Amino acid sequence: MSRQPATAVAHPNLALIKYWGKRDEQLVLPHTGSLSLTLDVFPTTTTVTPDPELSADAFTLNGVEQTGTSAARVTAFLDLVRRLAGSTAHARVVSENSVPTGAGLASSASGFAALARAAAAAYGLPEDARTVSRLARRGSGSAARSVLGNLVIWHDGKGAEDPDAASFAEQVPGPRLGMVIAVVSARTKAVSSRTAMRETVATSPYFPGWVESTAQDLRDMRAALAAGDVEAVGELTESSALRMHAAIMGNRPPVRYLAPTSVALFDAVAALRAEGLGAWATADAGPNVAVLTRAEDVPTLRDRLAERFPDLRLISAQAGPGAHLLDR
Ligand code: 2P0
Repeated sequence: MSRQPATAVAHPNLALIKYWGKRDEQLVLPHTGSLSLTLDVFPTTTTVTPDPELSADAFTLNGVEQTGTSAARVTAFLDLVRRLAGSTAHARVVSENSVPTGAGLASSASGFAALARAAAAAYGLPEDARTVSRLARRGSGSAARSVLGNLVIWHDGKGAEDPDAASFAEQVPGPRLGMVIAVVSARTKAVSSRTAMRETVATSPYFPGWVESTAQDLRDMRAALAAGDVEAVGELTESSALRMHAAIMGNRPPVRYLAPTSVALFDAVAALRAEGLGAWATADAGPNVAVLTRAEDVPTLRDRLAERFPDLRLISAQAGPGAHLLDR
């Protein structure tokens, strides 16, 4: 049964404890849980309009009709939605995404979180956060986390009778945190995170160590957040990022996402810490660096980074909301 058009907005998230590696490609079940901060910048707004008259799905991103891989991913996702909803109606999907696409700023997270939220409403699926986050997960793993706001854990679902049902995201309590993102490059990366992640699982000798240490880091991170221990949160954040990049550099063929300027940013952040500012660096599958700090320290951190890197675009971000419907 098809319903009304629905419009949803979602924001990107940046992982403090990273997700890197699937144990089930079909269901998008991760090898480890992960934990992130949903941001208040770069929203994606997506409208899904089911239309029984359409002979195929149509996907427009930032005003441009999409073909190829990105359209195929949206259609595969809508096929799942239709299966769950018992519908045969194709849909028009119109999306406005303000994230620089493909730059390691998690455009797929906000994209599939907004799509899942809007599609669930448009096709009459259950709309609770757990169900929507499981659905978003099937589009892109990190999208499961953007369904929720602020600090969010995505459970790996391991050991559960039904791992698919147990691998969802939910909010966790913690201190007020913010970030400053340094845009080292807004170009599309050479190797997609999906591909590099698969190759890490298959070829990196460091992957088993990554899985084992991440399970412990996640437990420690939850404890640090619950205790409001921002220093410990920051140290775990920086360490998880560097361990992930180490595992990725162990790929064959190797993949290195960090650029010389990225490494210089990690050094500058360490220097700021030595000067007494609570700041910790992280980086996703790209050269951009996000610097975690206490919410109230974001403006100071931005100023201090601007002094050292006058040519870089710096974006201040606070904790943002989960995916939600808009009245249109
Ligand atoms: C994360 N990243 O935890 C990690 C850290 C990038 C580096 O999740 O294949 O687009 O769609 O499940 O979620 C990026 O990978 O991968 C990612 P798929 P996704 O945020």
